[in-house]
Amino acid sequence: MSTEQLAVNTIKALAMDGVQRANSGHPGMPMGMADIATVLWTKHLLVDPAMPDWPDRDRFVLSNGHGSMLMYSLLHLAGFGLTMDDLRSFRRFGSRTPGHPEREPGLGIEMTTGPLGQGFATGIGMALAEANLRSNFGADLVDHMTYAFVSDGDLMEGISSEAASFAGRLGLSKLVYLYDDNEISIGGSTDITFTEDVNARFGAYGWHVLDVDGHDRVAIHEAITAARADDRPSLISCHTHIAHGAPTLQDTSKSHGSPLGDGEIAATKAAMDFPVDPLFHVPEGVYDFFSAAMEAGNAARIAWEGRRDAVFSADGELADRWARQFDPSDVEVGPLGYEVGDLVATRKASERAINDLAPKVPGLIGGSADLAPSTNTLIAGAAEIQDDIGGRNIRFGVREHAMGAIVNGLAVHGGFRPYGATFLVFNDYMRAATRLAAVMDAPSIFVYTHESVFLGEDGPTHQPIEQIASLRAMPNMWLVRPADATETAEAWEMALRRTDGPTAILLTRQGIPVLDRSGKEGMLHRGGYVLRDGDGATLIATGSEVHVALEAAELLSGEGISLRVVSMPCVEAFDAQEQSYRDSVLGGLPTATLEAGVTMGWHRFAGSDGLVIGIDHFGASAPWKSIAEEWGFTGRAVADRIADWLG
Ligand SMILES: Cc1ncc(C[n+]2csc(CCOP(=O)(O)OP(=O)(O)O)c2C)c(N)n1
Repeated sequence: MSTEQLAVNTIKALAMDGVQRANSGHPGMPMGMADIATVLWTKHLLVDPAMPDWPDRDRFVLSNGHGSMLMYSLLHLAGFGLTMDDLRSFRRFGSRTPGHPEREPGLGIEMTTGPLGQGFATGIGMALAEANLRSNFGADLVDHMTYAFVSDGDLMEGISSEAASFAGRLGLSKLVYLYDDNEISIGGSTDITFTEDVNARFGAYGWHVLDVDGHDRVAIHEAITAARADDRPSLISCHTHIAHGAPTLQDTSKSHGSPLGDGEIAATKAAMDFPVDPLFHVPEGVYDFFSAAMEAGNAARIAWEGRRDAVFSADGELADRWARQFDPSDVEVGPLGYEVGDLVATRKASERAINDLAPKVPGLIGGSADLAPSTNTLIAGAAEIQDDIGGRNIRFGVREHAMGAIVNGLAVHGGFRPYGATFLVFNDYMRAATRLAAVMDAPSIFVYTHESVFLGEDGPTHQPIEQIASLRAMPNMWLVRPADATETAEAWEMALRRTDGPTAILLTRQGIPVLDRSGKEGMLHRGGYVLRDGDGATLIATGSEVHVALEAAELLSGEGISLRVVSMPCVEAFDAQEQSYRDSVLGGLPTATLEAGVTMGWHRFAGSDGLVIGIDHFGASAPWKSIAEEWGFTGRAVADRIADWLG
């Protein structure tokens, strides 16, 4: 038997043993893709276990993350930091081999996968990152592939259509996806639900489509070679058998989500002439086979370092730009030149901030889901990527879900502080991607304009109500709702300085006054701060309600009530402050809150005796000022409610 065949059998055996020991997991997919994985990892993929996160490595994404034992076996056999004990601890608390791969670039795991479709679309963001960097820094510094394994489930999810269409339009050529066409999903045969002509579909997107027997390793090798040479994104449809080699469970959905069982495992091993015992066995020659293959990646990395040093010493400007591209963490915004009292929509102030930042942060790139004139997210004077792949303005099209994932792909690739923009209500269309950004600590920036009922006439379908609370409910997502143009500038600073998770910046459609924040500059970074002092009660407000709170305070001061106004643009940042600071801001006073969204969440500040002013119903189509009048979001109405509440 060839060592290559032995390597394939080892991957199958490790998947069976790992899932059996954990008594949970998916053995069928790793067994079905073992041939493909062995060819890709030993003949094409340029990665280096000695330095898993070198910038010009090929990217590998296991979009069908339920087959995680495949990834762990490959990483182990190839000499990345996963030990045999790690494989034995598959799916155990605290192990490095969780149920689905979790992003850990130092280990060779580029992204977290599991929610089907996300890996597919995020990989396209990685390929865009590569193409953009190559265009700006040259192929000596950046020239790598993005590979992904994708399954029927990935291709059934709508996000794959959005992302594939985007990749086809841009002709992202260094993208090769291997489709595990095993005709099985959890429900049984894909005939039940998935009968479309996938190859024709991807051809229509402008992809290069190949079709191979997924167990014919020569054919797989030739297909990957052809795909790499083509100047379009490539989909290689690989006809495979799930649980390949299992005597009774091959081609069944039973092999999908549970162990095969000791008897079936023994029979499968016997049929492929593999020792039944010991478990987790790696035959002689298999480690050497993989480490020999990894020498190509190691040599590529060392050669890359040599080229990088030569390029940097010849071109100091480029070296400096590269450094800034990869680390914008000390950036400062502005000043943006507004005067106190100017009426400025914060989406407009954000546009100024973006354009102030663009020359300082070369990795700042992004765009919107066909809402550039409304979200004000264009970088003036920069090219559009559909005209020049090295440009900075991304036209995502009306594809919010893919936009979220592509932004994540740019972020986890490295070298970018990417943003994607849309109306806040449409975050619901990309929530899965924003959640994944939070799960995998990706510093993605999500820009949401039209962030309250005060967007006005478009009415309830467009007016966010529960979206603010729902984003706040997401761990590791920082939501910033700036109160005016100057807080908006600081919000961008906060987003760019953040390196361990995503930031959502919420911006108004309507003009709101620039506040007098003299002496309070930079305070947004603390999440919440006292904007107007007072000792009768505290009113916490966010975003466009802060100036209303200040008006209410002014009115109440004439009525003998001293209201303290706290601007709370980012609850998460406030929560991260030391207790003494938080106490000093809240002042131990009776507390009210004011935000144009559901009241959920605010009682933690207001307590049971507090007053929480919000909107717990859908919106209405009307000019925003009449909505404010009708629903009590004016200084007078708020002052009256506070006076009533305080009795
Ligand atoms: C968004 C999402 N929906 C549902 C699931 C649950 N799930 C895991 S695998 C799978 C389908 C498996 O079929 P396929 O993608 O063909 O993978 P295979 O069985 O061939 O490995 C489903 C529905 C998921 N992981 N993500």
